[in-house]
Parts: sequence; structure tokens; C-alpha cells
Amino acid sequence: MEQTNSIYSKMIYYGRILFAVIGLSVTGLVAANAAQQVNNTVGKTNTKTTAKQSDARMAWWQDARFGMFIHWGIYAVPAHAEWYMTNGHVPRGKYEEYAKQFDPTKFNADQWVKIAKEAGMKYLVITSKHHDGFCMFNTKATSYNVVKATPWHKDPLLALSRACHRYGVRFCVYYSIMDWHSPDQLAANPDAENPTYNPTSFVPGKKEAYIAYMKAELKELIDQYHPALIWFDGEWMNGWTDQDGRNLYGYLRSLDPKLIINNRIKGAGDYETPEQQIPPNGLPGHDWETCMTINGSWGYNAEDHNWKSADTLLHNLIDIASKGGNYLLNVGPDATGVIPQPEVQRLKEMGAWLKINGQAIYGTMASPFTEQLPWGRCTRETTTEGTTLNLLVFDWPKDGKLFVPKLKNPIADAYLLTVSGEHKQLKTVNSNDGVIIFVPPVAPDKIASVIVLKIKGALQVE
Ligand code: JFZ
Repeated sequence: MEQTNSIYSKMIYYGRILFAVIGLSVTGLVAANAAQQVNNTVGKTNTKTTAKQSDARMAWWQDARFGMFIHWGIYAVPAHAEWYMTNGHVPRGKYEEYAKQFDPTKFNADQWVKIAKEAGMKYLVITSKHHDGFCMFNTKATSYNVVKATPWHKDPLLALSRACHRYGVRFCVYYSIMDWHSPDQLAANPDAENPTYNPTSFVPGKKEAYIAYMKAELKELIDQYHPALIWFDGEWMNGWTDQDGRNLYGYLRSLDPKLIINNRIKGAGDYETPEQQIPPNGLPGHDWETCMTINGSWGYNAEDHNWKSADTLLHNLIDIASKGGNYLLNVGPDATGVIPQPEVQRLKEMGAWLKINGQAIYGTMASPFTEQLPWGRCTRETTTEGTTLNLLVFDWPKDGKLFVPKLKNPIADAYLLTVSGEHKQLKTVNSNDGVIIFVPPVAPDKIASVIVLKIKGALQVE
């Protein structure tokens, strides 16, 4: 999608961070790759021992692997995605008009959460306030909010947090530090007729006032909706420093010791957030989550029909899990409160696959293989009962033999996951340089078939 120059500099900025993170854990990507991402397994006794294991706060998130991002705000009215206020150079007063037209009568919190649940998503992150500054929740800190400033007068975050609770999906919120509407922030080009907001800076002398405003809103968010995680963004605005980020992190941690906070708060944070891309070797030693759009836009964009296929989206999820990360996949509901059908359709297909094969994704750790497997991906689980390798096969072998290179262990059990839920046993032989698995001629799943390998003894891959 068309973006401004500044988004490119932002991308370079994030690219650099990502690069630095990878670079730090080096001087040899191979060594870095061998380091395993830590993960607590669901409902099993955990025997993993690394520093991160003590971090009980991250346990549910590491098990979750798949979440729903929701970009929803009054930008759904003009329907040119969430950067429209700055990209369309809309003056503040004119942009406020969209609030008066925001009346999403078809909004149904249960339906949204059900879509997430049925897709196999374990958490949901919704925009409480995007860069446009419009608050999609009930707040006393400003009247520029969904309850006060729209004809709808409802609080979608309250309904969603309750629905999430009912369906067992973790409720989380996104919050932008940069605020194009705040009287405490100055637009990059404050031209009355033709403004550009990004990146803003603080109005001289107003930084403390803005921080107080944010703290008040964030406390309301925590008290009213009990989010499991706050996903910060817009920290590249001028004047927001690492120290500011650390202070805010400390404040939030004092309000809720269990709260997870992403790295875009700046200077602190519990995990990394690569955007629209999957780091080639994961980010060993770090928790991370790739956020991605299903088309090319975050907020609703009526002209964007560039949908990724369910195939691609599932391969992404599998690729990410095999590298020890999470997938936060975005939907952009329209101004009537409806999640676009092409998005719902794809999420349904993902859910159908996960229903059969989810055990190879949830609660797993990164693959132990340092080189990419030629036919697909692998995830790993280690419990008191031993180690399991889940082989996620994209390219099914034509000769009936799937070769797992470098695996030295004897195999205790090998089976295919199938639609009926029945485990289809497979024969294996250990060769000098790996394990051969004898498989049926036709792949059980068109997108990715899962072979579960239970190995004997401590894992040996060389
Ligand atoms: C930010 C927002 O500006 C955008 O609207 C959306 O909410 C997205 C999830 O986050 O955009 C970014 C942030 C980081 C990069 C690019 C766009 N980056 O890392 O390249």
C-alpha cells in the first residue's frame, strides 16, 4: 500500500533493530540458530531448563503461537486504512467528522471472538487508540472516544473483553504513543489545510502532560478490561526516549505484574515484533511475534483485495512456529462492524487445519535442525516423557520415503495425524545419516501433513 516517506525510514529503523538482534546473538548464525527458543508446553510437566523458563509471565503467550490482531477505528469510515489522517492530509477538525459517522450497528463481539476461536487463535489484540488518537474505549481522559463522540455510544472493548473471557481467548490491547489528535503533540507539518502528522513531536512543555494522559488511559484500560498484554506502537515520534519507555514499562508493571508488554514501548519490553516478515532464523534467545496483514492493509481499506491464500497463511504460521515465534494475524473490520468475508474465510480454513494438526503448533519449541528441512518444517516438544518432533510436510515424497537428515535417535513411535483423529502408524529405519520414514503415497493434507516422531533418549541431531 502507498505510504509516506517516513514509513520507509521507520521500516529501515525496524529493519536495523531486527538486524542488530540477529547480529548480537552471533558471530555465527549457525551457533545462534542452534540455541533453542524456550517454551512451556501445555498441560505437560515441563523439564526445559533455560533462563527464560523462570519467566512464568510469558508462558501462556509462548504456548499460544497464534493470535488475532484487530485494527478498528473511525478510519474505517473513509475506508482507506488507518494512516489516512496523515496520508490523506486531513485536518484534525475534518477528521473528527468521521466519529460522527461511526455507527457500526452490525458489530457483534461474540461473533468476532468466535471467528478468532474457530481459527485456532488463542489471543486477540485490538486497537484501543491508533495514531489518529481516537479512543475506541470508554475513557474519562478525553471526550474523543467511541462512547461520547459517536452516534453509536457503545464500548466495543468492554463487549470484546467479556466475550474473550467467555470463549477462553486472551484479551489484549494495542496503544499508540504517537497521537495525531492530541493537543500535546505537534504535527510534522501543521499546515491548517494540508497537514502531515507523522512523525509528531511534543508541543514544547507538554510532554509531561501527555505522559500523564497516557498513564491515565492505560490505567483505565487495565482496570476496565484487564488486558493480558499491551501492544505499544508509534514510539518513533520525536522526543519519546528509551528512558521514557522504561519509565512507562515500570509504571505498567507496578499496576499489573502479569501484564506482557511488547518492545515498541521503547527501551524495554518482553518481546520483539518483526512486522510483515518472518526472520529467516527466528530470533534465538528472544521471544518474538510476527504481525502480518491478510491483504496489504491493517485498517479497513475498501480498495485492497490483495488477499494472501489460506495456504500461504498456514505455511507462515508453521514457518514461524518452527522458528519459535508467534503469528499475530490482522483483520480490519469495516465501519458497519463486520470483518470482511475474505478474511473470515481464510481464518476458517486455518482453523480447520489446526483442529487436526494443532498439536504440532501449540506449546511447541523451535526446530532443533540448524539447516532448513527440504520438505517442510519441524517443531519440538520436550516433556518428562521425552522428546517429540513434529514434522510438518509441505512437499510429500513421491517415492514413499521421507528422509529426516542428521537425526541419530532410535524412534519409539511414528504416526501421521489424520482427519478422523486416528493415529496412522508408520514404519521407520535409522540409517547412518538420519531416519527414513515410510509414508503412504498420497499426502493426507494438501497444505501440510503432520508426522509425529517420538524419539528415545536425549535428542541427538548432528
Ligand atoms: C505500525 C503502524 O504504523 C501501523 O499502522 C500498524 O498499526 C502496524 C501494526 O504498526 O507500523 C509500522 C511499524 C513498524 C514497521 C512498519 C510499520 N516496521 O517495523 O517496519
